[in-house]
Amino acid sequence: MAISRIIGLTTSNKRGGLFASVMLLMLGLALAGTARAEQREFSMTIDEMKIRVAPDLEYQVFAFNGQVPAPLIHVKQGDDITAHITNNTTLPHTIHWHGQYQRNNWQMDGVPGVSQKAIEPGETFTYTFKAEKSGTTWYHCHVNVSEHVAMRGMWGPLIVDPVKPLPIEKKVTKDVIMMLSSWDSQYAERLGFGGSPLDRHNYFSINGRSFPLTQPIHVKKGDVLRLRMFGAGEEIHAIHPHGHDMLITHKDGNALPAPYYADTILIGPGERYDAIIEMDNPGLFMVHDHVDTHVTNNGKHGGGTMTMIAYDGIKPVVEGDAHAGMADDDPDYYYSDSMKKSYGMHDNGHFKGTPLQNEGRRERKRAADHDAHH
Ligand SMILES: [Cu+2]
Repeated sequence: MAISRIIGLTTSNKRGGLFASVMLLMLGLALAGTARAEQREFSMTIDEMKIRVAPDLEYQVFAFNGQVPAPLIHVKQGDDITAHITNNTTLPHTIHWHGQYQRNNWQMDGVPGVSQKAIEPGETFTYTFKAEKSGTTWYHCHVNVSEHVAMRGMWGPLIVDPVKPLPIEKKVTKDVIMMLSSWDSQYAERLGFGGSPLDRHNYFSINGRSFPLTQPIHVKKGDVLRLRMFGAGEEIHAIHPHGHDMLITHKDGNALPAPYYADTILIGPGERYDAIIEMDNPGLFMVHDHVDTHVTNNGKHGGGTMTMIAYDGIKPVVEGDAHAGMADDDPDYYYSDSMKKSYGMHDNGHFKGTPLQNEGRRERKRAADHDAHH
């Protein structure tokens, strides 16, 4: 509108006509620039690690680039992705790029036995696909999902910036990624086992850590937060930030035709919701799972899926409270810093585990060989 008005004003003389032509040419180049797809190429390993989920729980995981959650992959809509995945573990895996359509490319959908043979121990497999769907998508293993996805941490965010963002998205000052999942401690040291409906998940986490190992979400008044919530694991979660309403703008990457306000949002396995929240109420405010038993660690209240929004300059009123003492040593815990970096894949050292040496390796191999003969 504004540009046509400028052109209208400037075509009143000959020189103006030339100016308008140049303007149109520049506009055309600018539009072509935004639509140009880039090639993005990554290499990733899958490693056997252990991570500290809670103060009293270390857990064996299959970890993309050695970390849980997996590295952020941040690209632009339309980009062409090439991902080389090397399996350094004792069991087969794949990657399903959850949300991506794989149009005319279904062999890259990452389902063992349907679209490919699983990536065996020691093998490298290369995925190539177009990031067609924008928004909050993700990637996860598709082998033995009831174990590998439900409680071995095989998931990470694939954030695809839209070519045409909504006006409200342009106001966002801070991106916060929360991948919600749970753990059954009886399988903590039994990598390669577990994953039945009889499992009893007794630890619940945000980005793979249970309170008090979660970290505060630091904000300042005037910030506009975009909270991207993922049902990465097995349980449902009802996320409730105190003191603020959330404007739910996207579901599973798709912009909602009628965004709506909520102060609690139910997130099932596989689902993603984007919430835009105005930081207009300075204080310290809980953010927690309202499935009340999910704020426990092994049955003890005061753990699990819990963190807080902490405005700059606000001090806790209760000395020695667990919330005041919660971990606070990773400014990238919610991927906020990584989301500000240039497009690509971004590791996070804080999420890295320690490598397993040989724990259980022979048992897993024996079980896998046994399976292969049936
Ligand atoms: Cu797997």
